Amino acid sequence: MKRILVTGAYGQIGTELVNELRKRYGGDNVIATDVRDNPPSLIADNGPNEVLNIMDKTAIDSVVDKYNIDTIFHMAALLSATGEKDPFLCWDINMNGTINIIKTTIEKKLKKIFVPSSIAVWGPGVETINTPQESVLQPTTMYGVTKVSGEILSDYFVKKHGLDIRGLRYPGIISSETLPGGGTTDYAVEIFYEAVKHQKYDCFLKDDATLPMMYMPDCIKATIDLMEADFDRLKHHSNFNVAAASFSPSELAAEIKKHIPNFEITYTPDSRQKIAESWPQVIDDSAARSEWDWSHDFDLEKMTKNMVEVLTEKHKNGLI
Ligand code: AKB
Repeated sequence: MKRILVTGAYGQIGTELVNELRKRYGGDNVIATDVRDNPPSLIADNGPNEVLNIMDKTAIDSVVDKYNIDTIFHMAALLSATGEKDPFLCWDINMNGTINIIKTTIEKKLKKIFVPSSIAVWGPGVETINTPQESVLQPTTMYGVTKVSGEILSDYFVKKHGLDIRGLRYPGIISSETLPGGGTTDYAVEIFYEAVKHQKYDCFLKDDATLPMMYMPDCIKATIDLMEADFDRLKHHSNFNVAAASFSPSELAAEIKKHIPNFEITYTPDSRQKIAESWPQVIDDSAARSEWDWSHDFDLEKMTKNMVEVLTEKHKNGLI
């Protein structure tokens, strides 16, 4: 990985991924691209930023040529809740965007690409506790359908065409830099902002909707560690289970209350509750642990303490 392109770079994961990649590989070697033209302040000035629509293959090719790219982190996608509002648009962006990236990878002989998957690959018929790496994949959302298809497509090109494509099944990601948008797990970020600013939060999931979650530093570590792993050790490629902490809204609220004692949570479940119910609660990530030495640093307690500290500071400084 010498010259890196990140798509969807201004999103929740993209922003912090670009920042970390620029620290490790040098600012000028990491090109942040997004369909929007307003880079978040964290990555606005520490390296090149370009407007790029992943539906435009010619534009992808020209950015790859311009910067002599050898690696792509393809983070652009519509998430689960947004995808249900317009399933065909979700299919179009998530699948055709990924196909464009894979075509460019073949034509320009790129070294490796990261194509993320998600816990949305699962649905009915799967064990919801310790969900195994190899399991039934029957998603109930179009986002999940595109993630299962993306995994199969990526593995096909690894096996049949010798490409190096890697991916993780991301759990819900919690972070304090860029807000997520359009996901079912977004509550676990919103709750912190509302707790710090207003000491109350009305949750769109039920109190006991347990889901796999991960703090952003672990997410960035998992993403880069997988991409840096020795290819010869990998038995899986685009579909690694990764886990850190699993908890429900009421468990998260109780943890937040330890830091903000007058915090109150209420529950008004909406259509996202059904999506949450279709996903596992705890996943087994032993393949990631044995094939590329994955381990997480943040549990619920440590993540909550850190989130509250960072957001309280931002709130004091008028930044949120
Ligand atoms: C979503 O909720 O849609 C995403 C995901 C779990 O992939 N955060």
